[in-house]
Amino acid sequence: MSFYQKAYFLLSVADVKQLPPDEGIEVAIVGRSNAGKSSVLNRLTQSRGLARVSKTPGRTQHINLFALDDKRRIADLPGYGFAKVPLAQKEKWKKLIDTYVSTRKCLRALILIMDIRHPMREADVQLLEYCDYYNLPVHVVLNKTDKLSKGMVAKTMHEVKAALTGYSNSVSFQSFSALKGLGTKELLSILDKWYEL
Ligand SMILES: Nc1nc2c(ncn2[C@@H]2O[C@H](COP(=O)(O)OP(=O)(O)O)[C@@H](O)[C@H]2O)c(=O)[nH]1
Ligand SMILES: [Mg+2]
Repeated sequence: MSFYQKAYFLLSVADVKQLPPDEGIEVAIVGRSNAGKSSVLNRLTQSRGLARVSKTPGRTQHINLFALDDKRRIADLPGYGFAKVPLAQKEKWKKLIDTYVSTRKCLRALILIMDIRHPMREADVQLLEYCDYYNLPVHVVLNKTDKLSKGMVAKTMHEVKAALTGYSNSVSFQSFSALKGLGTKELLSILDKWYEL
């Protein structure tokens, strides 16, 4: 059994005040609703239902925490940028994410999931700039490559690479398919580094 298969659900919080003590190492998964955050998490931990994969976007309004061991955690942050929710709700989510990113000391880095068919949307760029400001490493995962031709994947990777230059924090990226499991090894090696494994 791999280290990541040991992941188990810890708790779900609507406020950063409810988080467990700010110790150890946390890595957060962020991204627009429906980009595939839960699917990527399930793929990494080789579990089908660890993070609920929703067909209705915008439903996860909490920070869901998963523990890998007594020191390491994964945080599944609420999805942003979903059009069909009221502005007040969006503001609430933005505040939750902003507060978490700016105050959580054990936050080591972020995995930013994008749908490769819709990369670098406004909310993604905002988040990248935010992480640059707080000097937090970001690894961009361009998910759902199975939905595009090889040529289109290569073209988008090229465009994203260009768009990711100019940040002063550590920013890396890769292609992924949670459906097919493509890119899992590469992503796990990034996590190993962040978790000091
Ligand atoms: N084809 C394809 N579909 C995916 C992939 N990853 C996620 N999905 C689908 O995209 C939808 C949203 O996924 P989910 O993990 O719930 O996204 P989240 O809102 O970011 O947590 C679901 O219907 C998933 O089955 C992928 O790599 N390929
Ligand atoms: Mg989800």
